[in-house]
Amino acid sequence: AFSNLYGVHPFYMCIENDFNAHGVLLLNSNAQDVTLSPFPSITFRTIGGVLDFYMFLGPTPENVIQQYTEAIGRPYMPPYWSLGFQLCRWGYNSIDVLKKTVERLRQYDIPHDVQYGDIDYMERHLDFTYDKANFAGLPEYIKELKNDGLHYVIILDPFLTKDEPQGTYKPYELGEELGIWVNNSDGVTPFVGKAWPPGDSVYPDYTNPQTAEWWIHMCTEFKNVLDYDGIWIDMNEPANFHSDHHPNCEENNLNYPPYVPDISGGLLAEKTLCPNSKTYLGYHYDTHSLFGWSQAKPTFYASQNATGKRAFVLSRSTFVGSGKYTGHWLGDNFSRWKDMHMSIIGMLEFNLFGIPYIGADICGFNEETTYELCLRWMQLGAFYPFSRNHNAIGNKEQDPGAFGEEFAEISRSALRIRYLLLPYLYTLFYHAHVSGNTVVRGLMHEFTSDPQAQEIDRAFLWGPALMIAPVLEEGARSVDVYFPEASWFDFYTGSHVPVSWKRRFVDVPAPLDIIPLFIRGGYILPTQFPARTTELSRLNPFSLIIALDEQGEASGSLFWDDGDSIDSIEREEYFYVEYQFSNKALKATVIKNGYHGIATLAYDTIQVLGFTSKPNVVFMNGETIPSNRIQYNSNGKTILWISVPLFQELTISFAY
Ligand code: MIG
Repeated sequence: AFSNLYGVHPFYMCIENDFNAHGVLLLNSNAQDVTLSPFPSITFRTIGGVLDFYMFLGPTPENVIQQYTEAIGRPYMPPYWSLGFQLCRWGYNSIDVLKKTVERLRQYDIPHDVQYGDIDYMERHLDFTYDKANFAGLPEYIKELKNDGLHYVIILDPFLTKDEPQGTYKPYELGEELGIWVNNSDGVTPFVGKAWPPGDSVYPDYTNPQTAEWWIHMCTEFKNVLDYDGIWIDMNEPANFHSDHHPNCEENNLNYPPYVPDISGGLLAEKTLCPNSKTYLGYHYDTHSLFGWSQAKPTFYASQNATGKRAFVLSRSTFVGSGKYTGHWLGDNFSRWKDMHMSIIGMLEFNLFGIPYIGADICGFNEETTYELCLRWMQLGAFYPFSRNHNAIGNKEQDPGAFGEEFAEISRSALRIRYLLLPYLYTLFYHAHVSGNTVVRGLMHEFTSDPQAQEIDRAFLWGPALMIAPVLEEGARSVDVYFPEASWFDFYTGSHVPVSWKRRFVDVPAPLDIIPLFIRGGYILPTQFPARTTELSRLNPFSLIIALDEQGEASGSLFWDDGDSIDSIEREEYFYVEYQFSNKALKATVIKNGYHGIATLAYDTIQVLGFTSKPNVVFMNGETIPSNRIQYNSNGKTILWISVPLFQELTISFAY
């Protein structure tokens, strides 16, 4: 069934018949319907607020998103470690199970950067506590993980019980003293709901600046208990286990308006607060959809303030502009093949919404997964910008170490491709942060005038240059891949795909251990040798994959910094190099050399895809490269082994 989800983004991007793209935003937070018809037409029907429309004229899809994010706020720069693989589940239930799970990933040498604590780490589901019985030793264990190069993210819920014995639960008592809860319509008595904690709960009103201060204070204080690196904010729609029937919302036009959009339950108060409850900014009727949005910014500063490092926030509810402060996961999916497909659509949408840090629960959240579904999902999830395997309470274990040797091997190799490509992914995030580009994009962003490319939602691109075509069907050992007009290279072999594949669907082999990947000619991808964590991979040698287009040209860039300090771009403490390949020569031009840590990093290989014959001589900065450092394969893939510091200007030319 169709129903409202966790956030509201009244924005669309459209490609017109003449292939020019435009975008429209209705900046309105009230309950609303959006209806499409084939005329074509779109109808926004909102039950309050201002009709505040913005038009973004493109003309390309990427231009539209650049303009949209210029208006609403550009996406934050994620810490490098948060591009690593992440593991979570609801219901480890004990620290022993948690430790065993982490340990088997280590045994299998599966990349693992981030471990989560879901609500079962808490004592009786109380924010700012941990379960000292089932998770005895958690603070020490987190330190251990961190010494091993991992990071730890805690969940926090936006409701606090008001029913703990007096003098025992400071987060509530301090908030009560400050008067920072969402109130009833009288504007003084707190709205009371029911959620995970024992007793009844109140809701912090994050639209109130005083609430932000209280929240930052509580999060910073809690850092002394659990040494976390980031904050996951859940249930911030906000969720209430009761609906209007308990306690009754008063009979009036706010709670029961004459028109209710087609929302689940047909009731504005369904599983949330009464619309006539009051926030600092106004009635919940008007601000309901802003709850998660208003929580993201204070949580961003809480994370930053508590850790002294770049913020990491993951929010379930989002609104227009949330991407400046938070990433997002697509919420409670099911362990079903269809949901795997839907995750690609969700990921593409959130890239339009200015929230490129996006992914779905790998292997599925609700219901039991299967070996094959989970394996294919690990392969797809290795290409989510936010790559996290997460599971619901009560389900069998589904981490990549839980299914034995073969599964672990295949997951490991998919994740090692991710880690290899992380410098490219991080650079895409840099471009998103400074220019508003998408990170993951649909084929139609790059092949806008190709009607077939506009239809594709089973494959996607990382930036302009890498096509990912996952298996989305049980039992399938091949994928029907559409190749738009470009030069494409098989990622695994470096071979040129046949010219006859262009503008056609081709059934490409995808045995269980392979996710089909293709590099687009015309682009240069910076890579780095993978490792078990990004802390280790960041020390490894770099390489370039140069995929030539039909004119024998290619370009690309690399952004690099320490990966986790605050505002390194604004403080100009970063490194940025542009690569250009033309006239049979590569030129690397250092544009910015502001990161002191660059000195110890070096290139060790350069790969060129697409030469039609073996070069006779190769010169690097004027000197001949010895022929035993050059390998030319019959498929045109040429590899050079070099050793050059990253910060050095580089010219490599190929002579025939
Ligand atoms: O009522 O924290 O979407 O990821 O594991 C469920 C427990 C509350 C919902 C989140 C899910 C999380 C779960 N939470």
